[in-house]
Amino acid sequence: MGEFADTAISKAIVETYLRTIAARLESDVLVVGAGPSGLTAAYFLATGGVRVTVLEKRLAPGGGIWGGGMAMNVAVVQEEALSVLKEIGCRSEPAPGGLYVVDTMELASALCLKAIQAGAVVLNLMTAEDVCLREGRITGVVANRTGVAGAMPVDPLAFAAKAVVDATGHGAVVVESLRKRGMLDDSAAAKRPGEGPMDASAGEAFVVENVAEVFPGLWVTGMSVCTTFAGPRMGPIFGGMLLSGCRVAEMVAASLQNG
Ligand code: 48F
Repeated sequence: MGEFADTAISKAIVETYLRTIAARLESDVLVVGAGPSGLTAAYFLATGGVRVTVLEKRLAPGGGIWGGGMAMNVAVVQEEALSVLKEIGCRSEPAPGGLYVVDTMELASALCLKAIQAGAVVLNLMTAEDVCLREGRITGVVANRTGVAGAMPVDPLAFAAKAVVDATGHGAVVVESLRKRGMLDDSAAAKRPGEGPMDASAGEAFVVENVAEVFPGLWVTGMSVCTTFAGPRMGPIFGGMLLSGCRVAEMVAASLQNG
């Protein structure tokens, strides 16, 4: 193996990252949260030629996928979502009750790989702290390094986009940043209803049917839909999250096309 300077490693990282982040301060779409719904949305948007950047608070993308149910790394999906699994190259097996099972490691990895290879950029350890607003429309988010966000007096950086997707799961943190200021006029979203008791079947349909633009320029997908509009909680079944990400991608892409 050839010799290289230790600082050459650091320089390669610093220069590459700074180039990437500088280029991604402006995107068509910012997806906040790299769970199943956010990564699926990013994949389908990027596949359609949309410039999409994903901000993820944690070190590893994948959100709630990895742990399966009770830390058994198996996730359940419904037949309706098999087309998404096929598209991303994730294998599944039939299970009793008309359901299918997947290895959570394979699902999380496939979603990440496919979204990134389609052109989405995922920036990890980035906590979205607030939204940017101009003339009554969301124009981006401000984000800080996780660990610094909320803990130290360090100002965030601004990321601009034509549309922002709240895919932050149970917290619906982007929607919450508007709700707590009384800026949502839709009665359900404005009240912070939170999630209802478990009904997986109803919940899975709910997160797909209720994908919406909750404020000009701000969309919700995945579990954030339930938190925003009081849908049921649902546990380790993921077909609805994949289809919700798919639906928000279609709706956001159509809205970008219509100007
Ligand atoms: O929680 P998460 O997986 O949301 P989802 O895509 O899927 C929900 C399921 O995992 C599961 C379920 C299935 O029935 O109920 O809960 O709706 O992924 C949300 C991602 O957003 C990140 C978080 O770390 C996770 O990876 N996130 C949360 N807050 C922020 C954030 C933030 N402020 N900034 C950036 N990322």
